[in-house]
Amino acid sequence: MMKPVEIIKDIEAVGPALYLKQEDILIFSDMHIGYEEALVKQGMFVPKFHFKDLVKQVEKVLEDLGSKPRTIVINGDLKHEFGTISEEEWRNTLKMLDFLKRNCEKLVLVKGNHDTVLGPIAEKRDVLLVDSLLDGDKMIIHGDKLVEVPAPIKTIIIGHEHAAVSIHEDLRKETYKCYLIGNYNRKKLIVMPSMNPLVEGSDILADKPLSPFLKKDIGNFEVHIVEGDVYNFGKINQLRK
Ligand SMILES: [Mn+2]
Repeated sequence: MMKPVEIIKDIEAVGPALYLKQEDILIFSDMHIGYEEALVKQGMFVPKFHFKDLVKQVEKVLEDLGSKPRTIVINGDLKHEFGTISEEEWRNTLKMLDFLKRNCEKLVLVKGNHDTVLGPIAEKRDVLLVDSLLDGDKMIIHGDKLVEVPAPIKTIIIGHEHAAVSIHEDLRKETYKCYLIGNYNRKKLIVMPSMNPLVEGSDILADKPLSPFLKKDIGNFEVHIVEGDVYNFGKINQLRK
């Protein structure tokens, strides 16, 4: 069992999920249900573990948190496919929603750029689907496009980026999912890793950031690696050397 790690005051990383203590909100980002099927359609061979692994990881987060959160938020890209929903994707998405609903009082879906047809699914399970969630001084938003951030908001939490970082160990290079913590317009910005078990994400040291929230120099952002537990690896600038 892993213990939640406080990465900012009153905000804990529970592996790849983020827990807001005061608000009692647990956040998952970028599950990309149906990712595997999309790869198969492109002619790639991938073993069919995606959904099973995803469920296992979500279960582990809930276990590690140790108590049932009041609210669970999926911060965008619950499912992968643009456009039509395949039967399996539909089934797995409903399964995930049912499972999460059993583990909280309130489930909220924040729209991601892949979630263009999520409406009917959310409706079917009576789940709230929103562009962003504001609670106290926190704003939870997917992060694929910029929005005006209301003045009382002090902390913005985004996904979308699938943040990861490559670390050189001797001659090997390993990529790890990570959190990024920095600032956006004098507000705190937390970038969450993706829950997608098949890919680590895009390497913050090699790739250009995707989210418009990360347009400025992010050298001062702090990197917290998720590898079972969560570890502070210092600033991006230091890792670039
Ligand atoms: Mn996205």
